[in-house]
Amino acid sequence: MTKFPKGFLWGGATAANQVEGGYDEGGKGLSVTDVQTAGSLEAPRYLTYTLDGKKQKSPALPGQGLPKGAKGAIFDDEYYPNHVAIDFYHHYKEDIKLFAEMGFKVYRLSIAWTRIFPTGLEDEPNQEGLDFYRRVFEELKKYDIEPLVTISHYEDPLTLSEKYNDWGDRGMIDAYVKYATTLFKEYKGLVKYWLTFNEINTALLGLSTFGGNGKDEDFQHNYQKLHYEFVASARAVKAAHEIDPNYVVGNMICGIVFYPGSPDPKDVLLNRYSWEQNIFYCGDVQCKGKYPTFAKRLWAEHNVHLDITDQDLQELKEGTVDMYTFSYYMSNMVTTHEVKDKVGGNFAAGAKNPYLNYSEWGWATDPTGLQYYLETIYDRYELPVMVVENGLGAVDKLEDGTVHDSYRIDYLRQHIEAMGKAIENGVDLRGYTTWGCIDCVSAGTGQMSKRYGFIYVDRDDKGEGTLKRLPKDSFYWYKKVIASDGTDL
Ligand code: BGP
Repeated sequence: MTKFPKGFLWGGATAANQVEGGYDEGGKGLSVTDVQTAGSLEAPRYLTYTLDGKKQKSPALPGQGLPKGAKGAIFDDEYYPNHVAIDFYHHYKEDIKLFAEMGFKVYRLSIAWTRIFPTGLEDEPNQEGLDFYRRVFEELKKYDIEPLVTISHYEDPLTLSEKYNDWGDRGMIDAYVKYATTLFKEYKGLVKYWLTFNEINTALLGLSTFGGNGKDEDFQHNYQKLHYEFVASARAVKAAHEIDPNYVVGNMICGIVFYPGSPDPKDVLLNRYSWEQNIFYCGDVQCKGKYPTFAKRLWAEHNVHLDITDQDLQELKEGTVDMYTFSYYMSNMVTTHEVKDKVGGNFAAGAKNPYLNYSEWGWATDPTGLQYYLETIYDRYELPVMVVENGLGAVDKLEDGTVHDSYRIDYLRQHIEAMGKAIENGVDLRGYTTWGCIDCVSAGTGQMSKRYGFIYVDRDDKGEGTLKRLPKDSFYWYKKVIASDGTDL
């Protein structure tokens, strides 16, 4: 069994909007996720807004902004799971103590932009918001847990999203850089690791792979959105290094492995193109500082014309990331042939792979895919890598005050073994933060009952429950894994 390198960062990950709650406390403004209701366990959640004076609801993929011209709204007769979530806002000390008990070396969390700049348009930050995260970072420090901070995790300020049509305008770049720079200055000495945008590539995945059927105008919008996000990310990286040369700033990609559905050369080519559009496009810009050759083909495919200036291209070059990070849950098969055995569900789509097992949501469990992804990415960029999300969403059953989640342990064990193999093969893997280390609101469905945690939280899909925290079997297992540097699995 591979012994993981000394100093390997074992831990877990969450996002502000999925755990904090306190959506209108401490001077916080509304974010785009605050106007999302729960969907059902199978179906995506909904965005609520008014358009032409009428109440509207439409299915929402994570990271999606409001439709053009819409005003985000909270309706009294709807349930908004993120408003309380698991109330980390008031329970953070208890939760961090539990993370410490497992032996966490790192905790990946995000900052809610709207706690720092409630609308995104203020000149001065909200002191109460800054103080909250300072208290969180100080609490982590008490236990020697390194924070890994996602600056933007699907939680843009609603006001900004309305004003700039979900990153459809350059104004968003300045607002983001002001926010990021505020964080870099404020938390110097408390935070070392930063990620600029969570799963930046979902803007493309959402239009095709996730069962999406994007029109040319959607591709136009999302490629432009991505360009502005790339410039914002690059400018933030540069600012971070100027403020503190010790800062390590990473990108964050939704890491899906694609396989050809058959040996038909057309499928093999389609597979390559899927990697290019969905995985390499964002990674190349953020790691290499320039658009790849295939970008022109991708834009032409959807008749996309972008606002890109010479200065933007210069900034992309000057703001390449220090590390590559990604989430990993599944692989997907792509084919040009008619698909008989389909898989579906949010984030998962395509042909069913007969060699793999699927979760209740149609996500393929594929640890070998994780090894494949790690080796592919390291070969391409030769940058330090971190797996910053991975895990099994499941409906857990509470029995005698705990959850016997052997299925989760099996899933994680196999993925840790796969990481060990990639390390043996030379990949410079620095850390592993499992997703939803404490149960939280699911990004895709808005439901509590799709759980990932080592720690059970007593709260259901309607918002009932005591919010009590209960360690699951996997809690004690992960503690042992960390204590043995990944050898006792
Ligand atoms: C990732 C997101 C997370 C998280 C996870 C699991 O895409 O970065 O925010 O929620 O997926 O997805 P879900 O909650 O839909 O099961």
